[in-house]
Amino acid sequence: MNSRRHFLKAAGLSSIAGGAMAAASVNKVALAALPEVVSQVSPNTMPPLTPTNGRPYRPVVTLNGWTLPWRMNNGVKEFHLIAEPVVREMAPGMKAQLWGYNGQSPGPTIEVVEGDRVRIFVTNRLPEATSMHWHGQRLPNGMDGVSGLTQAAIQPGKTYVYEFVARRPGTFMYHPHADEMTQMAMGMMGSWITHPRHAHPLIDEVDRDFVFLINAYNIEPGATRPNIMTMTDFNLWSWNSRVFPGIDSLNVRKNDRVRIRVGNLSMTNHPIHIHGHEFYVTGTDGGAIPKTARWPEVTTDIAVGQMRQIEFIADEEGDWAFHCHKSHHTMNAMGHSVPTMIGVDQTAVMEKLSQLMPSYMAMGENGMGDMSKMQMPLPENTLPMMSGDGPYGSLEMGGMFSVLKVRNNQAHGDYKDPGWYQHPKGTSAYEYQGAIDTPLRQHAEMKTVEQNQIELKVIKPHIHQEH
Ligand SMILES: [Cu+2]
Repeated sequence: MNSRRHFLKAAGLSSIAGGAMAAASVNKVALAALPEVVSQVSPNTMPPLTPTNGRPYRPVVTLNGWTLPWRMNNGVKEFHLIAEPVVREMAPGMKAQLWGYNGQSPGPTIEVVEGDRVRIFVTNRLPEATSMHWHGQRLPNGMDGVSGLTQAAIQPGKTYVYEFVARRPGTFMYHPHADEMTQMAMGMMGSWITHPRHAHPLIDEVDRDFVFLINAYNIEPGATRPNIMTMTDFNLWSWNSRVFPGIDSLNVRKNDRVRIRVGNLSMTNHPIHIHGHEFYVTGTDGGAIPKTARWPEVTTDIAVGQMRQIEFIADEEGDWAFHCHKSHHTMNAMGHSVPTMIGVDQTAVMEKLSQLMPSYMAMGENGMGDMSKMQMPLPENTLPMMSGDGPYGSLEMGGMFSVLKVRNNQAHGDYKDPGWYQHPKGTSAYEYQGAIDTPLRQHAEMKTVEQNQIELKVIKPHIHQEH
């Protein structure tokens, strides 16, 4: 117990005794039996939670998140999740009022071992009914958490108990199956990892293991709550409810075997792309993929409701971009309703408008890259369209973007940010200083199909004669 207390303190977690749960409408006997509530509000990536009881395993690291501690009760792993309103800092300068679990959106990651009997208490502190679905798990039908179908919904103030054996090792997630449109749009979700009990032929031991969920929000600039009716027009594309530059880097040691587990609970697909390395998709929420069925990729598309495990050897030192390849998903709010102005001379408009609106600013004449440098006053509580500075200036990125940092001298198991990569002399792109000739250009003219066919007929006999 002492070591666990120590962990809670070290990880910046707070623990609330079961007694603080008096508001919940469970009787006193049941209350005494509930596991203590552990919550966490810092958006920082917490160090891995090394298990001190139960079967050992190599823990995962949740990007800008944490793993929920548990207690053992007669051989059963007991967890306590509290569904509640939370405040999530999506990036420095912007806070969102979301719904989540135990102080955060997403909720804490749950880590267990194949064969573990697991008991999860779910307390509802939301203003409406909820339930909990354990996505991808083999379990008794009545534990599947579909309100109305397999159980009555958990009313506000009530606590339900879910219990099953974690039968299948792999990467899973949890989310409500009650008023899903609202509750998932508000950020209710979490990751679940079931580690293999024995050495598994299709699940390799890795040196670094990361997990995060893809989600998206539509929060109007100046507002703090997502618009839950939005179906396609989101303006904050997030990983674990964080957007760049708020997403922590993935820090690894050179030659580490790295696994990244990603689940998609947004409303569209995301082609996730890594620079400098090739990876294999080694598993899905359906299980491990046979080794003969894997192929190398640098981008893998993750559809809605899917999970992917990607694995690679991080054998190239440097700061490697890791992002969604939909370019509108690497930008933040404040840009989605701006018209394209490339090539438009706005001088005349500018003169007239500045008389009416002294603060008016023409933008976009040379593309939108300047948006990241602009010191335009933003409405309160929103983020510039793209921002984030690197060692060479602005990255002109937002949303679903992070950096894989591969370092020779990163200690084993050390997840701390090593800072920016120092490129060895002579290994960086550099400015050409010589003279530049006028480039030769081919002046082709547009032709009709008929003209082309006539020319082909003329050319063809020549070809035959040559042969
Ligand atoms: Cu995307």
